[in-house]
Amino acid sequence: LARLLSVIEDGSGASAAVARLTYRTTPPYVVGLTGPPGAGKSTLVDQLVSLARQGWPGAPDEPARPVDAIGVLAVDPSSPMSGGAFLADRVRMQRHADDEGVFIRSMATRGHLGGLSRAVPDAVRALGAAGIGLVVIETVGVGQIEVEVAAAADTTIVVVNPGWGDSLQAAKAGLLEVADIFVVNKADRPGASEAATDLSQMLALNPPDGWTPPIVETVGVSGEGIDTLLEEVARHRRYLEDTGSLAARRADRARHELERVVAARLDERFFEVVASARFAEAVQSLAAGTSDPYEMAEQLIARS
Ligand SMILES: Nc1nc2c(ncn2[C@@H]2O[C@H](COP(=O)(O)OP(=O)(O)O)[C@@H](O)[C@H]2O)c(=O)[nH]1
Ligand SMILES: [Mg+2]
Repeated sequence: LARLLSVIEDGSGASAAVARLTYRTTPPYVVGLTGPPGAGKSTLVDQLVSLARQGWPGAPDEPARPVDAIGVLAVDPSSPMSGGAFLADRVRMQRHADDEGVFIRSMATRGHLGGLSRAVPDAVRALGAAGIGLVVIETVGVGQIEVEVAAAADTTIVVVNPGWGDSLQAAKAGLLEVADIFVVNKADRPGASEAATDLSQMLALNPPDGWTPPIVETVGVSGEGIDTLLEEVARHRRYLEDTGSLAARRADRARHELERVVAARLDERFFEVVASARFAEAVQSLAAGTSDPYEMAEQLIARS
């Protein structure tokens, strides 16, 4: 699985490798955590994983559903400078190192544009094929990336800290858009309830239809509030399942994924065509005025 994820991360030969994958079970449930650096995402993931290993909370009158294995993907969009951050993530999640039911992996984009959005669905597919039922994706919330990673998740958790009320309105709006659950982490520090109030006021101004994101206060370092957070994730999952939104979201995601793959393939095809000898010949005859571009384009696309 580690080697397969390297191939996926690298981009080389990924499509061939992924083509051989099939889900052994249903697709994994994907929880995304995003937020600014240092907000406590890794600390929370570590706590969440420990708790989720004991079972996936059921409805109030339902027993906990077992969780066989959990995969963690720490995705860093700013790869060249992320060595230190990854090391910190590793240390924070160290206590799962001996747990065979937890697979932790850091992924970087190696700088190619769109690499992340391509690699993440493939990585989730690989984890699912390995029998992992729950995947947690941690990513730094920086603009477009968080939206892309949120698009790969069934439940997106946005992590903020006390003092968040001071951040830029535009940045706030972006996070508001992707959040299914808000976490005010570092609730041991002053300003946590103000941050929560600020969030609920923003939500009241832009009331979402259907699901209203709950706001959970946590202390990552002590584990306070983690049980509530996991229950809210489970509640959101039940909401998505009961309303049919999970299937709809996944269909939506599948469409976008396939569109991207088709677009990439067409792009490659374009370069194949324009690099071909037949294209060079067609250019000559067009320059000489002996043919029309439309007819030639059709022929080139059809069989070069
Ligand atoms: N005081 C306090 N510190 C925390 C809390 N949660 C995490 N931290 C600390 O915040 C720092 C950054 O945490 P980390 O999980 O690496 O943040 P990430 O960059 O979002 O993954 C670490 O030193 C953590 O120990 C919390 O609830 N309260
Ligand atoms: Mg981290």
